[in-house]
Amino acid sequence: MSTYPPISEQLDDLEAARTEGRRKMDWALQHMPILQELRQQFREEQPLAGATLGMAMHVEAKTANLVELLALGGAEVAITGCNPLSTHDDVSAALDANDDITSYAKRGVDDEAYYAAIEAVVAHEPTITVDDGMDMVYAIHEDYPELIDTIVGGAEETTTGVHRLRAMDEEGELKYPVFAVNDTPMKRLFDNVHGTGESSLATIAMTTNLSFAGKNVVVAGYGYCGQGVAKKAAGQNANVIVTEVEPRRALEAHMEGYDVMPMNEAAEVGDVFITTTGNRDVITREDFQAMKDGVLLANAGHFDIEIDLDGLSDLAVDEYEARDGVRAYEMDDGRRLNVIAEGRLVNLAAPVALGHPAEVMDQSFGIQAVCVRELLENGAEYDAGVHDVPDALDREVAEIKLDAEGVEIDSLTDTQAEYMDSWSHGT
Ligand code: RBV
Repeated sequence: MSTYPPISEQLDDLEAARTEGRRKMDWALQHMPILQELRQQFREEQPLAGATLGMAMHVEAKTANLVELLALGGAEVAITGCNPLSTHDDVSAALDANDDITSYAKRGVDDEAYYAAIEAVVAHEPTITVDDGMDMVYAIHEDYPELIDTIVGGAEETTTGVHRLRAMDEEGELKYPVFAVNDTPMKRLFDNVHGTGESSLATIAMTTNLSFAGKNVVVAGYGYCGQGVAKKAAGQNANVIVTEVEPRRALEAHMEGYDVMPMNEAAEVGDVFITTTGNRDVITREDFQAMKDGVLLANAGHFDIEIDLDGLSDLAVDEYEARDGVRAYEMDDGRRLNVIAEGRLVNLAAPVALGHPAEVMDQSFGIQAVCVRELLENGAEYDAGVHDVPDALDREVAEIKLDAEGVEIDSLTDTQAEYMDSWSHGT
């Protein structure tokens, strides 16, 4: 059994932390109608009774409402963070106060404590895993394969995690079913686009007290996250430049009206750089050498590998904290390149970061909750491997949200439904 302590044994003023954490959770929940609706259902029906959930996610107020929903549904939950800088200790403490929840998440832990906390979660012997980035699936497959037999399945929140899982699956190494929550429309079209776009830009603005208007904002990667960042930056009157490696996405960005060019050209003209590729070495030494004085560098991808910080450090003659969350690297010619939040995912890891807005996380976490329910109700129907979220579940969550927003839509008449299903009609 792990000896790593839960957050409640790591904080001095525990009561004050719990009160503040609960206040943050209450505020978020007011703006999460899907989770509110599912709370009622889960409390009454106890669909998760008997399950033990092992989770690694960004432990802050919205995630905490998901965790509490899962506990209300009858599960025992053990959770830790999925990034060393995204945890809100007060929220972690509020969660840990719940008898059915143990939270090991703590902000600012070093690598050793980060992985010890994951092991502490695994020691609860989860029957279901919920990940943001695949840390839990990885730890279990690498170090605790004996647990796999009793694991019903898992759910994965983010693009990077799903990408890793698919690679694992292709090599036949993924030994239990995992839902690709990231890929389902109710997640990807909202969380990745609006959530990443809004929260990344808001966090950069709050951290630097600078504007995007009139600036050249370079967005690396034009996937769903990059599209969101580009759109919202353009909405704040920036000149958007997109860099891509995929011809169709590059063409899409071009037809959207953005400038498209290689990074080494963008490096010369950019004022703000935001990486969203999920890949490593996107901004490198040669790029730093071409950049203007005062540029801002931020990453919105899951891992801190997109900006080559070692290369930047090598080039720098001086480094200092220019502001909270901003590290300046001074070059020998006097240029200062400013990295926000250590190049970690900026919308969650900067000191002022709050993650995505509550409304979008309501959708993503609504999907997480119904996926966990599905695994418990029908887990035996899913083979080991990556699975799409069943369309009926995606629709169920969309309908709850539309209802809560007071938005009504049409439905097909029988004749229309028949027409759509038929191939024998002509003019
Ligand atoms: N994300 N979580 C939050 N809890 O505030 N904000 C963003 C939060 C998730 C988002 O779903 C994305 O896929 C993932 O973080 C990247 O790690």
